[in-house]
Amino acid sequence: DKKTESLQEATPELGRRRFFNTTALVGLAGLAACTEKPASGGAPAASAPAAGSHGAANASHLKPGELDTYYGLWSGGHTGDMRVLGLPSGRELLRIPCFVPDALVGWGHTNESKKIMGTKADGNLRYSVGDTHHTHASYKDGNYDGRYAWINDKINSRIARIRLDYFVCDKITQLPNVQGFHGIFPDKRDPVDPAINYTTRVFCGGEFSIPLPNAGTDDAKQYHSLFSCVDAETMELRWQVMIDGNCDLVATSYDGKLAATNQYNTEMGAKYEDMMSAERDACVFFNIARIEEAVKAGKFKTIGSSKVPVVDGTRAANGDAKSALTAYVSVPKNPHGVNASPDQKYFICAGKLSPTATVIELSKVLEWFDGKLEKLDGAIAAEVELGLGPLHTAFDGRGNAYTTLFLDSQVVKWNVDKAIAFHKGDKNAKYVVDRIDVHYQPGHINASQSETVAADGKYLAVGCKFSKDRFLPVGPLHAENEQLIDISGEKMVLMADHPVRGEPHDFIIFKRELLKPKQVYNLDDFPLAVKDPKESGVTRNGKKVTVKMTSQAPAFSLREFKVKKGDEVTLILTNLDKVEDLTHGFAIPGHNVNFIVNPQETASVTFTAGDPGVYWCYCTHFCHALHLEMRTRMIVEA
Ligand code: CUK
Ligand code: CUA
Ligand code: CA
Repeated sequence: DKKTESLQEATPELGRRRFFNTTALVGLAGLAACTEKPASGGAPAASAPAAGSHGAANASHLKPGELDTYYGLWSGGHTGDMRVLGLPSGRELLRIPCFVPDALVGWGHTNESKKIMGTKADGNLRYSVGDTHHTHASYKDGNYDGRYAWINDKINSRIARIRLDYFVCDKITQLPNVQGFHGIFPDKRDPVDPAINYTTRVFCGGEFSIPLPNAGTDDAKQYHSLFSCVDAETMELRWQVMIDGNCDLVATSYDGKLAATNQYNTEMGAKYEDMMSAERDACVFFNIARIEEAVKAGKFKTIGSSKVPVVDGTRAANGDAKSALTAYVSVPKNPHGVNASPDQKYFICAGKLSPTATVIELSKVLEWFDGKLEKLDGAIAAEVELGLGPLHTAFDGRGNAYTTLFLDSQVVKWNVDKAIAFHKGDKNAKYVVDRIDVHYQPGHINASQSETVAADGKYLAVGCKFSKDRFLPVGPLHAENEQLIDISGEKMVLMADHPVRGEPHDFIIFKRELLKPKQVYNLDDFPLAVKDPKESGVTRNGKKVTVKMTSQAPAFSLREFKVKKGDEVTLILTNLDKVEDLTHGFAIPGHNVNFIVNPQETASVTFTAGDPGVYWCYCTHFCHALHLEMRTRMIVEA
């Protein structure tokens, strides 16, 4: 808006260039390849101004009571959860805990959530930290079907599944023999059975190479990474592929035949200097049908105590195209991000340390596997300059790609067909369509419906890693800046800045009609449900005590209950209220107990009764005019 613009003009020292110079370049000092020269390709040099929503065809401001038209699923980063946003408003609607305990829900405290998260022999959580980066949802016929979303935990190599009917995490699986589980992508179709036109597998990339099994050697050249396939329904591991180099991001083809991961460390370096020593790295393609045939035929090994079949996807074992399980397409220096275009034809790897994007033609990769393409790099349809530090790419369904330029703090819009023409020698092909400044240093980018056949080219969200001067200062930790851009026209228009708590990486945006959320649980889905208040009461088995209770505003079914000091108490609470949004909470002072029960939900907690006394258990979730009165007494006897 006018005020902001004039403020920035009046205080030029707050402009973006200062940050570009001090942060981006100092941070990457020595990476000469990053800073060599500006992008070519006939780009318009000037950037579009930060225009607010003024002039945009799409407006980000919703009036009170208006609903968003898109859902956004955002990874939570360090907070280990998934965040649900409404778009275009950018309002955060929910955080879905999965890898890390959550104080609102009681996630990591209730027995049900602890079972999903995983506990040690002593009953305590195995992990209480997480680092989520990527979230993707299940497909049918090339579009989201609203069943599931998956999200990775990089620290402890866990994959969580979110049910998109109740917006809850229902399963978590740890990948064996993997460190630094990074990229994740569901398949979109079965490579063999065309009737299975929906997601049945989720592919997971292992980023850090380790000795397999993990013991002994400090010679990093002998380390390997695994590319894992998890069954979308059972969440069990189906198979893994041992590869040369490492995995970073993951993409899948629409026909189900190919998955791929980009590799920045084909050098197998243990230090960054070594990891960036080669001029080209790779994008590894996996032939899914062949891998599953090999597993069926018993051509695999297992590693350590894991029973998961591991096939050999190394270069040495896959030189013969006609039987190869993997194919290593070369890509310039330390690529980051691999994305599937909605026309189903290409995977695009962004260059990161190279100012280029590499467009790989999937039909050519399949030709190579069939022995019909002599040189695998013949599958490269284009390798064009975009700008400095390209990371991730999104699509508008009209043939254009949008790539974040981390070092340039820009998004570049480019036309894929024209880039291919330029690469083929048509030097008049102006493939760069537009550039826009973003604030600042963008990582992931995604457009509405981007990686589906229904890419609609309306909104583009950009995850800016540094917000710098865009928000009020709040001490040393700045909010990150998720920016929304209107891409419905030829030129991109910046619509809004949204502060987010660090650090979301990736996100997807899709039409709200694709989800049919349920707002009231089914009592029968909970084996422990206390279906009638009359079942309430205390039963004792030695030191083990079970307390069954129900909630119906404004009362718990037990007005008091008695236990003895040192008892192992399991308290089961069913919320019998049926009205949507009528959630109750249950907290016990001094016992580290606080959780919620949504309508018709059952949850349980187990704790040790403390010193004798009276403990007012109270409802923590405002539910009724008598919410404060909604209490019960736990009387602990000596
Ligand atoms: S990585 Cu974070 S900006 Cu984990 Cu997808 Cu590229
Ligand atoms: Cu029940 Cu507040
Ligand atoms: Ca490298």
